[in-house]
Amino acid sequence: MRIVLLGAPGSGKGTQATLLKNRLNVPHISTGEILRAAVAAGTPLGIQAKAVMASGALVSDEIVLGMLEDRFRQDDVHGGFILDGYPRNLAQARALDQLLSRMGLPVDKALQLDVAEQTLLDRLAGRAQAEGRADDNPQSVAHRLHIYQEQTAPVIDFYQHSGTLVRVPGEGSVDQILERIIAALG
Ligand code: B4P
Repeated sequence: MRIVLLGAPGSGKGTQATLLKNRLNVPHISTGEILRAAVAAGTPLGIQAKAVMASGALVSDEIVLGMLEDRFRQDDVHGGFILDGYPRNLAQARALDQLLSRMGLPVDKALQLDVAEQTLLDRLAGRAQAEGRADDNPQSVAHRLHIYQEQTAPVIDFYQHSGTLVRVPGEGSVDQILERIIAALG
């Protein structure tokens, strides 16, 4: 099954994708994780992305698409995948649609995790304390949520129109949400 995971920052995309990949036995592709690994390794891409990510802004569409194309060239995606963190705007949604059509790997389900804003703020504040991620400070979180509303939320309509959208309430325990997702995927 080829799944795109959608949701605001802190909605649990990364958390659920990590569990779901074991259930479905498909790779988890997180653009955030690929970018953080590039930053940690100090690659040219990482050096470019570091300050942008820390501020809470989006890395340029070309960089992220190039990165994703490289990942989709690997053989393990042919049995399915969970894509987490992409697309984040309509240009990315269209680019992904074209890329996957070209590869004969169209998206089966776009899964939107719905979470109230206060819950998002509480979770990200918790992670800031636990992990100290550079973009979990209050200023960057506010910027990420603003970008989400302005640029990423319209992507939900894109998948609604393509008939692949499934919405799941993303509040409750991690296990409860996982079971809801499995049920929604059928
Ligand atoms: P991401 O890594 O995608 O970060 P995120 O949106 O914050 O979600 P994440 O998956 O990490 O967190 P989760 O909700 O699971 O992106 C980071 C940055 O990378 C972006 O701001 C951007 O700069 C760049 N980037 C990534 N993709 C890009 C793209 N396509 N284009 C351009 N730029 C891009 O979890 C959050 C917290 O909630 C965790 O602490 C978790 O433990 C907790 N949590 C989860 N579920 C819970 C539950 N049920 N109950 C309680 N806590 C829960």
